[in-house]
Amino acid sequence: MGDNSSSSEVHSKDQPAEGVSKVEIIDAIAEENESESDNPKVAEVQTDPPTIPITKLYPNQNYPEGEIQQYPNDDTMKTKFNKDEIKRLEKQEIGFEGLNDMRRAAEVHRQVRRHAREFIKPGKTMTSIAESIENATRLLVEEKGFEAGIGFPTGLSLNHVAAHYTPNAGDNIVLKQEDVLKVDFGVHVNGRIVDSAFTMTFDSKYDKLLEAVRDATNTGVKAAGIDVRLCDIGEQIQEVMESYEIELNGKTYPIKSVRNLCGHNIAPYIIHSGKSVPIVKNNDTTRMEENEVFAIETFGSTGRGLVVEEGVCSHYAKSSSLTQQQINSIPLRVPRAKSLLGSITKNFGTLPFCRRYLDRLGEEKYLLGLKTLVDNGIVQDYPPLCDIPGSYVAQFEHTIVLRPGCKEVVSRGDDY
Ligand SMILES: [Co+2]
Repeated sequence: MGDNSSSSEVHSKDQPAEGVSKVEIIDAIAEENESESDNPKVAEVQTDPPTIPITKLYPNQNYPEGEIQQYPNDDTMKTKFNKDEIKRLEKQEIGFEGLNDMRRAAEVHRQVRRHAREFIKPGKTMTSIAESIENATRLLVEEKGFEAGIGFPTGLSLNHVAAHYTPNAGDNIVLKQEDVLKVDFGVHVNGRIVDSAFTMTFDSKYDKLLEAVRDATNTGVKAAGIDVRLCDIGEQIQEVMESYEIELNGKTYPIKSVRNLCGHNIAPYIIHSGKSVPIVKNNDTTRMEENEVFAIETFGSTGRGLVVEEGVCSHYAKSSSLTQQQINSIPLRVPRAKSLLGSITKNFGTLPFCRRYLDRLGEEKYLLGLKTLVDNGIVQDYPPLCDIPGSYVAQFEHTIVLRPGCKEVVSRGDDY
């Protein structure tokens, strides 16, 4: 396609030229943008809004690799190998079986969020935003039982709410110009979950907050590695995060790492798999290990830097620490709890879900049953996590794989 001047012509036209469909023009613009940013991760022909499955965009089923980083203090890698040699070694690597699945999920994430960034605007309802992200995810990943689908409910936490809010049925909250919105969504292929989040604002006064958190997350990603102690990562994240401050409406606020929120490791179908990556200094000397997958996420706040559970719950997940036998031995005296548990097991397994996902399955009058499952420890509830009202929390998050020879930031895009 043409050069810059012809592309600006395309932009300025309200009506497509005769014989050229709107989709073709959108694709042409996407291609222009692609060559401009020189980013090989952008697919060649995606529609707007996105509808083409990723498997169709990569017919040979080799999905783009994420950002490759050397491990910290690994000078041998820096000096000994050039990019081609690293590529060759990667091919020999038997290490990480689900890597291509994870890359496919990551490509879905990048394409869905590219659309989300355009779609999300003040005036939209939280419900329409969640549905837009989830519908696009289902199409692009070709949702199919436990083989591919949504990794967890779309987090759309606002302002002082740091995490775990997604609308329930009847929610009529509308996004406002002055809001700070965290968009946290997940995609899985064969249980390999890509967990990645970003923050959107519509007023440049929040820029410093976003810059701090983006910097802190990238610091955590850089610091991560095989044999690295979790406490050391937390300390580095905090140091970077808290080197920032922000002036809002004439008052200066320090930006604090939210001390009781953490990154986490991810196992197949299990979003939080036991290890926590702190974002403040602490004394957890547990080490990261080869072939582990981690979600590195940081939260910066103008408030206390401490969250508490507050508000109506939307997020749930079946406990991954109980065996089916242990679950069967728990007497459930509410019949609805039993049928609901059957539905949860069949549709989500241990993947997190929200009330809207139960609604779309046709489940009705399930709140008492759900509460019974939560009370019996079979299902864990995840209520919204909130700092003090009036404060602002931002979040950025990436999923990384600790491959034997290098670290892969699978969810990296040209946006964050
Ligand atoms: Co996460």
